[in-house]
Amino acid sequence: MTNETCKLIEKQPARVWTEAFPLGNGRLGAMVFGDVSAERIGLNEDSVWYGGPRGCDNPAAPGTVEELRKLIREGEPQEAERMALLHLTNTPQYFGPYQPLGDLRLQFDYRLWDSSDYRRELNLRNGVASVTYKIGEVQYNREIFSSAVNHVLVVRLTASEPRSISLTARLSRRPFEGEIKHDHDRLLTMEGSCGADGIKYATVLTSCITGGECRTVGNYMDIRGADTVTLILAAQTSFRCNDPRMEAIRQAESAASLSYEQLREAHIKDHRALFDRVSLDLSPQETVSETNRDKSTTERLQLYRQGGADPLLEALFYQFGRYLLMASSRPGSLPANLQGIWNESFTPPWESDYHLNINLQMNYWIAETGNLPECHEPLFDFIDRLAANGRHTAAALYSARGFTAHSSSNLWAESGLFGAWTPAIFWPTGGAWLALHLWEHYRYNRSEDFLRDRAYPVLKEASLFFLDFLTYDKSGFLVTSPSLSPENSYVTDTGQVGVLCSGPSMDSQIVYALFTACIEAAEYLEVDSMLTKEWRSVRSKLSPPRVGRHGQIMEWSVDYEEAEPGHRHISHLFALHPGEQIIPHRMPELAEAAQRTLERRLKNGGGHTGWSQAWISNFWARLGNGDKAYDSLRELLVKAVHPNLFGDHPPFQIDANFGGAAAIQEMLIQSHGGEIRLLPTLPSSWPSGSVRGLRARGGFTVNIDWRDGMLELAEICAAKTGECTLYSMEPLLISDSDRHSVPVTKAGYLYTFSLRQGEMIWISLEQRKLSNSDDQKNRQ
Ligand code: FUC
Repeated sequence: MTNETCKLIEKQPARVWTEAFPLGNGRLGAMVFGDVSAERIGLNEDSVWYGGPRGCDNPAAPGTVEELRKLIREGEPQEAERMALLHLTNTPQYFGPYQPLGDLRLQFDYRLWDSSDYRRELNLRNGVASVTYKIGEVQYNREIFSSAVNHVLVVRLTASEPRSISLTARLSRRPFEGEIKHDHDRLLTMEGSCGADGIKYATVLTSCITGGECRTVGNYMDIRGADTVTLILAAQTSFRCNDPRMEAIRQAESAASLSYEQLREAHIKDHRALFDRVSLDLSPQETVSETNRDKSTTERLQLYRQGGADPLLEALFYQFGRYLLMASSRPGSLPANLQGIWNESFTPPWESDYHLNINLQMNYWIAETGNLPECHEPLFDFIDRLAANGRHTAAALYSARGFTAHSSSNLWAESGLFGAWTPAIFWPTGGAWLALHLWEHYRYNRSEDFLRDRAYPVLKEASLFFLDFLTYDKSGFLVTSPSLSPENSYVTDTGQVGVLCSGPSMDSQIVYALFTACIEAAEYLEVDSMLTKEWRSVRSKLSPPRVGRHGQIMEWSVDYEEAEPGHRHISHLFALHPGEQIIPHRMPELAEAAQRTLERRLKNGGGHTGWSQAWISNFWARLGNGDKAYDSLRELLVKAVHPNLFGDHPPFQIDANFGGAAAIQEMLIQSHGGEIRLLPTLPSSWPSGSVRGLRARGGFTVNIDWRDGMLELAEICAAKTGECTLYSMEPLLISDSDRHSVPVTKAGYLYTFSLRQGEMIWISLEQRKLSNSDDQKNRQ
């Protein structure tokens, strides 16, 4: 994508929050509305959560698990749920939400109707939002960015005529205003706290102007007749430092000692170093000038919703996903929550928390393939804290070793059972699923140090919990109990609707993946041979994916009817995606059952939330049905995005952005199951295109060009010396960069060859070469 196509563009200010443009440096977020006279920049800082840690495992817990297992065995799930609510839920039962930091409000002297030539842009490649307009003959420009280099938000105001910029600036946090202070004429601060035991925050605004005057009065910074204005905003909380005010002032003043050009240049350099690693072109013939140059993103979305094709918009959605991950998850920040870091409400939906039964994981599905591995790191830091808390929870609730975490968590990485909504909360497998993210990071990067020091200890601890917690069911399989299939209910033969169960399929599949990771990691590191034997033995007793009465993958260990056959969660297809226990070309019967499962869910109204539709697109991609994967992606863009392209649950939830972007990747490259597949499931809507910089498991970076629905040329570059295995049903030509063929071992559709660190290998189709030479002959 070019500079021109990698932008969100609007011709009017945002009227509502979901039209505003998001900015972020991982920690400090902003939503730019762009009003000409009354600019509002919504502010967030990732650690501004209400209330302190709630971690107190229920003292009534000991002995409960055995009672619950008995009730489940006896077909009394509702009594089991009643008992579990009393004995297992955390006390106190709820934690506080993620909250806004406030707003930066700028009041200018002129009105919107005085303006002309208005334009608002979010440049994804630069990570800069801009607003431009004219008042009479004077051209005004605003540029705003959140710098990960200098840790501040920067707002730059310029005008084509000297002395033309006058405004008042203030910090607000309605209805929970903090205390305003101004130490001197260029420094305004707001301080407050989020509940008696919650974190304390400090927001600091400082300005650098040329020409004109600036002074602070009451709640305001008042700027008159300036040539240029640079506002610098810093924010800190007691989550990271003892004196947030001093630290924020230090950051603001240190940034203010640099020129605007220095701040901007450093920001763009840092931003592009990550963003530019991947480029995606889904419509090489189409140039932006022919189609959409003059259309706003909102207009393009409207046309798309009316059935128009817009591959540039689809590629924009992909890059927007990468942009959002960079903006909401950078080394040192907290992981992206349900809304990334952008939240307008003091009582947001689901507390804008961390949901561990799909949503938090989905947020990171693009991190590795999308070449942003460092953006995955905040999740690993979070998992470390979750594991520390989860050790206590495992011991207190289940008398088990290792660690466990349930379906939701918060700033404090708490691992207990929060809330009262039974279909979600009694699920001890959230920590295990998260632990697999460390394993994925290793598989893509192959750093032995990371595996030994970070990933393996967490994987091992997650597994210890299940070694103690698994229990035999009636059919002799080792299963989790009590647990549930997030967030669905089943109907027993006697008509009872149950949630708690023994052996939900998702758990067996996650534990299978976990033990597999542990075995491979331990063998590679040459440690824990006894434990490895135990993992192997226990893994062989887990219940495998099984086919039920509708030809579907069974969701529970008993072939119950689902209470909601069109449920948004499709947890029992974890084995298909993101797991890899079902690989269609190796196990066609299970793939067929997975397809039935999807069709049945969809027939009954499934996929009605943004994230669910995104997951469905990934499932179809894994099943090798590119057109269906594309249809789901299209459905997502048609029904589940806001005007600013934020995902819509509804309401706004960011997982659809990440899950949808992941589906696009999954259509272009897959690298699970020990084999890389180039263009595994290209939809017919993208006959030609190119992608550069995607990464594959094994430590490879891949560029792919395709034409007329077929591979034209791929380049694979190895980050580490090793072997690469490609799967292709079309015969491949594999050569080095001098076009000399390299030694390849071929077994069926598998091609295996060696690469040295940094070496680039070229892949093309035999068939393509023949048809190209035919073309040439015909032309002669
Ligand atoms: C899960 C989903 C809901 C929502 C919530 C935040 O519970 O079932 O749809 O996304 O997370």
